[in-house]
Amino acid sequence: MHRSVEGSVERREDLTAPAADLDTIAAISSPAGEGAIALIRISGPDAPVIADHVYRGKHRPSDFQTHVQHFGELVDGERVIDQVMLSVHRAPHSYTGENLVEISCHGGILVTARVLEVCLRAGARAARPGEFSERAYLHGKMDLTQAEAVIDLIRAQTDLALRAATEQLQGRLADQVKRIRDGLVDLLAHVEAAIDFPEEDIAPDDTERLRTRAEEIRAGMTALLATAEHGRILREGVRIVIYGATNAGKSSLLNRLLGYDRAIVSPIPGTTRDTIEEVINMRGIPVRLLDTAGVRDSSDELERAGITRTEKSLETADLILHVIDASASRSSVRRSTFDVQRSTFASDPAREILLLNKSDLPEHPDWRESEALRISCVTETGLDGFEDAILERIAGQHVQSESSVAINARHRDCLRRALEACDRANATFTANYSPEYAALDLRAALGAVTEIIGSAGDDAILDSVFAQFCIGK
Ligand SMILES: Nc1nc2c(ncn2[C@@H]2O[C@H](COP(=O)(O)OP(=O)(O)O)[C@@H](O)[C@H]2O)c(=O)[nH]1
Ligand SMILES: [Mg+2]
Repeated sequence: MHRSVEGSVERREDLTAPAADLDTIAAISSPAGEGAIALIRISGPDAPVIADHVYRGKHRPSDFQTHVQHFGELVDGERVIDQVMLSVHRAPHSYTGENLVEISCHGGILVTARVLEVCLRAGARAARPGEFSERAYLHGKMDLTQAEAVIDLIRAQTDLALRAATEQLQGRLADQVKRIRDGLVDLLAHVEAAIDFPEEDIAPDDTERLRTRAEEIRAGMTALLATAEHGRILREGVRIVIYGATNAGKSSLLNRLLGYDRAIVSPIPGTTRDTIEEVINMRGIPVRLLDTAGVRDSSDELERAGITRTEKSLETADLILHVIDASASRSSVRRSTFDVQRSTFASDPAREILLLNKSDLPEHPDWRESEALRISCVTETGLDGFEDAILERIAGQHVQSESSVAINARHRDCLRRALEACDRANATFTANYSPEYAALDLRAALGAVTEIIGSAGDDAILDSVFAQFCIGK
């Protein structure tokens, strides 16, 4: 490989040497609250020695065989705090890549806090959010996309989201990113060769080859970028707002979709005054359902505040379920919902499904021509086909039913920058400008792509990624 490229390109593989100056940290890694068992983790060079101080049993933790659990007492001086299981995972074969001690104690809130306290007094420092995973990253145990997959995995609300997170944790996204990165390194090497040896002018057919390569790299980036919306949906869910006039049956619909009575349903108009949000699993896709306050002219201050919220929620909706009482006349609906809706957001039929509710009652003649879906929240007629209609609307655009790579917002941002830089480089090839220009842009693209998996010295990026974790992870 070319000298100038090799010297400047940071490779993850270079980072596997342990960072020497890290201290020893401890935290409660199980959720707060009562449980059968809680887990306290200590990570860092002194972890086994700290365990020696707080544990009493047949052997000293420093002498434990790695990865084997031992039963013993957790002590504060002479006082026994709890009976525990303790294991030592020696560096580098642990989650963090450091010496790691895991203590399973009884899952009481107080006892868990005391165990941690004793560990801290024995010399550990309280871990920051995500610090265990950050250390795993710093010791080359995982790249940034894998660390992010750990959060995705914990937060996954559907099987599809879970599988995508698992695959990302296994490195599927990282592999694709590395392929793009390697392509860029290779291309850059060729371009820089032309800079170093200008007497060997780049022949026209070379230019064509460079362009083809840049085009291939570009295609890889575009393919990954195309998964961004799928990724957003898997991580955040599709936002579906149930909207309409008072008494149309919005809360009834929410309850039907949830399968239990979440919202109060009543014939009194204006019952729902706040937005109610619940997540359901619609064939693997997490769906955030928002029931809203019905829209009408109201002099009630609280109800008006609710209606303002309704209008706000429409702005961020992926899909709007516009519920109409089909037993009432069209004019009664038009006066309220249609008008407000038009003024709130530019009407977008692709974002809205019109639902004629109360189909168990005689339909008002005004709706005879309408092709909208007929449903009844009382008899549940039409609700089966209705889920299909929703999925078609959202899935038709972005959702792949097969789990696959799905990038997050940070990856998308990096890739967009990389793509722009790549396009600039390509324009330079086309115009036959001096290769220095192309090299500059390719370096920028390389930097942006490398950011996705992480490289040394990206402190700001690390902080923003690991700040999303909870303490103990
Ligand atoms: N007959 C009939 N009544 C319904 C249906 N859906 C809702 N209702 C009734 O309409 C009234 C208002 O329902 P609700 O869900 O509170 O409407 P919201 O104000 O839009 O949330 C209640 O008395 C419901 O029982 C339906 O499909 N058929
Ligand atoms: Mg309601």
